[in-house]
Amino acid sequence: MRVVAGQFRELTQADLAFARQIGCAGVTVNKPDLDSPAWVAFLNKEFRAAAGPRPMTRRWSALELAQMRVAVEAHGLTLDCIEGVPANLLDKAMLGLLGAEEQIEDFKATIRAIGQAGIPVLGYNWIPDGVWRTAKAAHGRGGALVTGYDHEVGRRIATGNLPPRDEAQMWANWERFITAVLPVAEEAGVRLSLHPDDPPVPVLDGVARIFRNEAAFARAMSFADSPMHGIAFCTGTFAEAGAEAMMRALRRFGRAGRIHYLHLRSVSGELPRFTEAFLDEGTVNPVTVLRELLESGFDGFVIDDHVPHIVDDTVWGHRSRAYATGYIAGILRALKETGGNTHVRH
Ligand SMILES: [Mn+2]
Repeated sequence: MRVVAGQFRELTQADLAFARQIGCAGVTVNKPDLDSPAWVAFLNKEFRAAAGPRPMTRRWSALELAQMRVAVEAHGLTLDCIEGVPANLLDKAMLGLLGAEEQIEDFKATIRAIGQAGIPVLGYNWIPDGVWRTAKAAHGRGGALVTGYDHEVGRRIATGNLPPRDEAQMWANWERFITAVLPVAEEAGVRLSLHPDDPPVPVLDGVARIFRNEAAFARAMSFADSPMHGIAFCTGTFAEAGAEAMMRALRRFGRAGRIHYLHLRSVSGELPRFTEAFLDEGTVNPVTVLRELLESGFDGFVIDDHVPHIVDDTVWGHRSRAYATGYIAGILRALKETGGNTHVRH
């Protein structure tokens, strides 16, 4: 099991040095907009910069992805995963809108490019409107800023931004998508990893959220039953619906070898109301989680996720992520040095 630094929207040499300094083995990149000035600069795409703003790249090229990997490796790190494409490259496929087929073809091309570039994992989710919170800056421990969600507020959200979709429609759209892309992933040697819908409520803003519990993941893993299709297991999202249910799902899919990687974060409370929390508080017990994964023979990577915003931190959360990463690494070392036998015996 490897601890990596997670979810860079952009990369800089300083961020990569930071990841290495706090002891990470690798990094993941999250929904990169490869046409943003930061990526254009990082990947030395001078010709693009000179051409000025342009529509977002719909198909990533193997060349730019390989450049990304090599830049990461120059710091002694591995590029373990790209956690998804920007939502507007897959939204029509999720909602079954005109243009869905084109997005699926683009996604297939991107999978091939990721394989050619030597990047092993591509994350994805099936939430066209993304992660929802009803509070963006609630007060956590010591006044740290955390996000929160209250379904009494959330159930009334109706932005009108998206066409209403029920469960059956969202499943049908997903089945069409995964049926088309999984053979490409198998051929390209790229693992596709599905992240649960956050928050895991049945419907939000008129759109059904189908990947919200163990039963849904069991259906998805059996419909698309391949070692190249697995779970981006987010302890926080699962625990938003209950920490015991999260542990049951972790055990089931971990033992079945279907967990590709782990988002390790905690929450206080559970639906209909929760806030995010530090890893050493809340309902998720990271010792129990990591012990279970070690026992199941999990050989993927673990990253922190949505860390609380602490005093004088950056937007990415260098301080808070250093704390979370050190905490995870410390638990892993203790578990390994005691053969996992850290239970207190009387
Ligand atoms: Mn997550």
